Amino acid sequence: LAVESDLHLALETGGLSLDFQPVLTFDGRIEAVEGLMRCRVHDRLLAPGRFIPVAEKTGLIVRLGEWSLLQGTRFAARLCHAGLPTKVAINVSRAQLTSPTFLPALHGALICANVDPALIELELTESLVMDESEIVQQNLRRARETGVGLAIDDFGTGYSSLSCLKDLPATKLKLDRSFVQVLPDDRRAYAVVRAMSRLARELGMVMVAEGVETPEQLAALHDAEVDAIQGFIWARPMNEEALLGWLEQRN
Ligand code: G
Ligand code: G
Ligand code: MN
Ligand code: NA
Repeated sequence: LAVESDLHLALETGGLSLDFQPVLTFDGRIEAVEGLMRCRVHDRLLAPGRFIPVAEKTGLIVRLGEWSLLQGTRFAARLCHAGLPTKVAINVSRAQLTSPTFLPALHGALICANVDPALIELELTESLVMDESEIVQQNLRRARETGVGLAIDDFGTGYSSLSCLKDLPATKLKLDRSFVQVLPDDRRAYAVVRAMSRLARELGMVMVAEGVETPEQLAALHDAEVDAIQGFIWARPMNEEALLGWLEQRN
């Protein structure tokens, strides 16, 4: 209840913000940045692990998610204007994807920011995209038709059927941190990662590994031919100004 009223307060008082974490290829190209929501009320920072589940339970996640989408597309436009065109990924939860406001909000955000849809990517969890219900599959297809990318987030943690994967309009796989954490010692995990990156390539998808923290993990993921890396080893989530500075410095 306290968290719920904090969320309402944050929505009304400008307490929400998005941080962005870079995803990089092994040759140093920026594959994308992922928007991660932050919530500040009464000068306290609420952890996403606390407020996202509450927002999902109360349905507030639809408004929060639409706010994220708008912020993310605006930031993508800002990066373009700064001469630093970069793909921006936004997390989308089940309630948001299945809401009647989802497609209008997506179209609205793209038009409002006047940004190339190819510069926007929606991240959806594996369990969500594998849901065969008509509304989920239709909204995924319609979203893809706007030209935005679709990434399967937390890949490997849910139930995924290969036949589903074959039919999905997804453009990216984001391998869950739990696979990365056990590298390089767990040879079976390594074999699975390598096979998945090959599968992703053959399906024309980009394969990203999440939560990379050590040089040993990085080396194993390079050997496994993963396309890109997200993790504290390269960069933490940063606010817009810090990320702009970070991108400029690399140019
Ligand atoms: O940033 P970490 O920074 O702790 O994020 C925690 C979790 O919150 C992640 O699983 C992430 O997917 C989720 N999350 C962060 N921002 C958003 C958002 O804008 N929308 C949704 N649905 N989930 C988000
Ligand atoms: O949407 P998703 O659940 O994938 O959100 C990514 C989460 O992973 C965010 O909470 C982000 O802060 C976190 N994260 C990003 N890089 C690392 C990392 O190297 N180590 C750990 N432990 N967490 C990370
Ligand atoms: Mn994500
Ligand atoms: Na993830």
